[in-house]
Amino acid sequence: MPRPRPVRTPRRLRTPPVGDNRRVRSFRGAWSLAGLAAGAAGLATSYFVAMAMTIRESPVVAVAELVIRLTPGWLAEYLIGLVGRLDKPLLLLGIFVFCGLLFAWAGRLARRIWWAPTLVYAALAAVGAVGVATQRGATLTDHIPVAVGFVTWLVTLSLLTEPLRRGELAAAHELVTVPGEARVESLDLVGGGGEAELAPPEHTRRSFLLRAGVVAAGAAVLTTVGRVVGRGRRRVEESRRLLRLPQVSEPRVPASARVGLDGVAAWQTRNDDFYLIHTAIVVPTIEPRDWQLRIHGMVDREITLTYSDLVERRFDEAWMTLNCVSNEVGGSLVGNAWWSGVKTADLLTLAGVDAGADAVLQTSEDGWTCGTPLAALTDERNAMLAVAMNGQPLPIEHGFPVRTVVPGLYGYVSACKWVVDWEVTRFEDITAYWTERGWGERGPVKIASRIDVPRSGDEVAAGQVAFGGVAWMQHTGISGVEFQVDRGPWTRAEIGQVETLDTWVQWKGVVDVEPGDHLVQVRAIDADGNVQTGVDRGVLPDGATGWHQVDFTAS
Ligand SMILES: Nc1nc2c(c(=O)[nH]1)N[C@H]1C(S)=C(S)[C@@H](COP(=O)(O)O)O[C@H]1N2
Ligand SMILES: [Mo]
Repeated sequence: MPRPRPVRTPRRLRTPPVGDNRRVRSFRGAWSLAGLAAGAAGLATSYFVAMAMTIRESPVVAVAELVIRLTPGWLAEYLIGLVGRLDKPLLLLGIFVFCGLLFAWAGRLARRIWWAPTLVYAALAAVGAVGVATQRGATLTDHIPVAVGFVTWLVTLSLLTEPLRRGELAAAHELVTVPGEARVESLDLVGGGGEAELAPPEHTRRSFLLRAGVVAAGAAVLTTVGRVVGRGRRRVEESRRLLRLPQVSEPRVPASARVGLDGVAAWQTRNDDFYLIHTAIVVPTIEPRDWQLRIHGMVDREITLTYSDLVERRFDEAWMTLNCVSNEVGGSLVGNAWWSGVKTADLLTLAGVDAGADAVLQTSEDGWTCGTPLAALTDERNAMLAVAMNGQPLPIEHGFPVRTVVPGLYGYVSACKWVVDWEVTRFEDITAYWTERGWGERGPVKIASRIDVPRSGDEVAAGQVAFGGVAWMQHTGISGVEFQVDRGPWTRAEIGQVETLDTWVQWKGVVDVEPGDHLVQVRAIDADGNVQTGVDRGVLPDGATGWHQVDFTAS
């Protein structure tokens, strides 16, 4: 009887030692299957999280929309001519097939190089992230589904391939050892790092099939639940689309508001470009017919207002600039829109406010609160419960179906989105979300101005250089803007003419500039003649101050 050769346990199985073993071959399909199942699981969790977070689209749909945007018009037309209205379903199908192939490939890669699938997943996640980031009005939290999908891919793939590795090692071991001679106690799992018992192939096979089954079933369940969960948002989007608000008119930008300098922020901020700030990770989705506002506290009559009560009242419409207290000097957390809704003063008169009250504690559907000075909600200004923004029903992210807007106050004390409760009260008896965190109680806006042209680091032609930007001091109004190059004399800018005190103004001016590096600064003057201070202060606790400055080079 020939002596068997001594055998060393392979630490890393680059290729299975014997190719024609049936068991080893049967594993190959299993690796692809593991890749497919893990891939499907990641798509399912990302879809579920997107739906649960009421994000508009799942990452796959975001990528599909990206593909559509990137497709040249002539090609898109040709393809649509070919497949007609099946274009979008076919595109999604194509993306799924492409992903399926990649997933299967990733599974097979894992067999030889355990970390290689990570690269495949990272590349796919990067494409997903680009798709999400290029969606209109995308925010940072919209990327959470992509991240969850990526982690799911990694975890499920290692979960599914673990029994396969064990099985292959066992099979390989069986081929190269003779029972009873060199007994192998344990093997290092490739990439697993841990110790594993050599299990009989039937066992690892069963364990693999069980895990794959659980993963596939889990993916199916998550997808189904995601569809059900996402229905809420789809329905609200649908209700929003079908909503007709006869009192709402289209915004018409007064021609005099524009100074006509390219690069200066548009006087009207489009809804998709309007900055977004909220603490809610899951954006409330409220059907108009389910919406109610309860007005109570220090009032003569408690009122509960429904959406139809609200839209039957007389509407008020106005241009209003809204800004965030967290906006740094020169920052972009500010926008100007045409708002339509009902005056808050009318509603508070209806309820009858007690003489001792000085605040309204507003609460949104997601529990966020702000304390608003009662005076700002009842005086002559255009504080309103808004139902439309720029002639459209409020976008869901901007507070659909109803939010508050108050000219002259920062958003954190006034602009409650998804508002459902008003308690008329006194400041001394309440705290609110941001005041509990050290921000100022009343939140009046501060005068501010910004340079949009040139941008920091720009190179411009020396000689007559154009400067421009925006300035705001809501409910007081802006009477002038001045800018200064290299701390020289202040130059009076031309400002756009607006009919209200509640919006920003555009400004522009031209100054002769020598070749070289320069610094431009801006300051505004309000309608009362107050000049914006050059003292630099941070945003906490009640808004930044200081002059915006921009470096540029003339050549
Ligand atoms: N429900 C709710 N409303 C909210 C907030 C919030 O976190 N939750 N943030 C406020 C802040 S700080 C600002 S600046 C404005 C921003 O409104 P926008 O997102 O429509 O631009 O909303 C205000 N209303
Ligand atoms: Mo804010």
